[in-house]
Amino acid sequence: SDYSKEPPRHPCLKINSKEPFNAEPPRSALISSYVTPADLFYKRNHGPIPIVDDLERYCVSISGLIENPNELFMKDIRMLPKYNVAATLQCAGNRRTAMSKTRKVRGVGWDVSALGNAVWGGAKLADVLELVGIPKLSSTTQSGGKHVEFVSIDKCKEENGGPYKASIPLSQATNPLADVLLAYEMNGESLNRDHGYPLRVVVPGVIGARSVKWLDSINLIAEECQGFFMQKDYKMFPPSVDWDKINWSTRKPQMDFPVQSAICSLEDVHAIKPGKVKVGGYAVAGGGRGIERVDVSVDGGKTWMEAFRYQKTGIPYIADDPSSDKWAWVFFEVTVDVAHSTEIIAKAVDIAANVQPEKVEDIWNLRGILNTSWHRVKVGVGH
Ligand code: MTE
Ligand code: MO
Repeated sequence: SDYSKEPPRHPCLKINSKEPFNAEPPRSALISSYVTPADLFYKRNHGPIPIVDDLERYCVSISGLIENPNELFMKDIRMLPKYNVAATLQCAGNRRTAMSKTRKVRGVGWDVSALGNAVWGGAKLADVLELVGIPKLSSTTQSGGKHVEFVSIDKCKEENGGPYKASIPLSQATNPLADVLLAYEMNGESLNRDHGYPLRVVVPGVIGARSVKWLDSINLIAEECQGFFMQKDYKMFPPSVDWDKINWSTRKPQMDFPVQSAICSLEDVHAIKPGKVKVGGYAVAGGGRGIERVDVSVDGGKTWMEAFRYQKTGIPYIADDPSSDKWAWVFFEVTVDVAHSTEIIAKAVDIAANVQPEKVEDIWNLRGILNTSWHRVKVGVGH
C-alpha cells in the first residue's frame, strides 16, 4: 500500500497510528468549537487515502437486486435537493485506551476525541434511491434487496486488499427522516480527501464505521454486507468472551451508538488550584435520541449536579425542542468547587432514559468498542 500521497494534516492532531492515518484532536481543541472544523475532525482510516482527480468521470454505480441498475455522476447527485444535516460522527473505538487499561483489547487506541460534529451537505440517500426507481419507505426491492451496501474506492488489508464496505437496512436508507446522506460537503466546503472526497455516506446516529468514505458503488443485497467490518469487527461481545472463545456469527453488526459523554476541559490527570473549576465537555445519544441530562460529580459519584447544556451558540438545549439538532452532540458546562484531590465524573442520560454504565469492567469487550462508561478525570489539588 502506498502512503506517499497522503494529504497535509493539522499539526496539533494526536496521531494514534501513522499508516493508516488515525488521529484525534486534543480535548481542549475538540470543545473549542461546536461545529468541528474539518482539519480538527478525527481521522479514522484503514488504508491510504485514495485520489480522485477527475470529477467529471467520477460516478457511483447502483446495482445488485434492483430492477434498473444505473450510474450516477456528481451532476446527477447535485441536481437532487440539497440538505445540510448537523450530525456527530463517532468511532465505535472512541475511549478505547481507557477500556484497555482494565484488560487488554485489540484495536487502535483512542482518547475521548474520536468524534466530531459537522454540518454535512448533500443529497438524501432516499432521494438518490428514488431516482433509480426504489420508492421512499421501502423495506425490500421487487428483486428482494433488503440492505444497501456501500463500497468504497480505498483498499485495506482487512479486506485482503479489497475495498472498505458496510451496509444499512433498505428501510433506513429509503426513510427521509433517517437523514442518511450522500454528502459532498462538510461545513459548507467541499469534502476534503481525509473525509471522503468527493462523496461519502453519512449515517446519523450510527457508529462511524457505517459512514463509508470515497463512495464507489452501491449494491442492493438480500442480507447485510458480508465484509470484514460488518462481520468480523464492530460487533459488541460480552465481557465473558475472549479471543479463544469468539464466534463472530453469534452477534449482529453494531449500528446505533449508545449514549456517551466525556469531560474535555480537563485531562485524565490534571493539576488544579483549590476553588472553582469549570467542567465542560460533550454528550451525544445514538439513534437520534436527544440528551435529556448530564450529571457531574466531584465526590466519586456520591452526589451529582446537573450541568447546563447547549447546542451552537450557548442557547439552552432542551431535548425534543424542534429547534434542536437531533443528530448532533450537546455541550455541557458546570462550575464546581473542589477543595482537595478527587475524581470528577460525568454521565449523560438520553430521552429514552438510557444512562451511561458506571464501570468500564461491566462493558469490557475484546475489541474495545463502545466504551461509554462514566467519564472520570483525576484532579490533583495543590496549594
Ligand atoms: N470509509 C472508508 N472507505 N474507509 C475507512 O477506513 N473508516 C470508517 C468510516 N468510513 C473508513 C470509512 C470508520 S471506522 C469511521 S469511525 C469513520 O469513517 C471515520 O470518518 P472520518 O475519518 O471522516 O472521521
Ligand atoms: Mo470507527
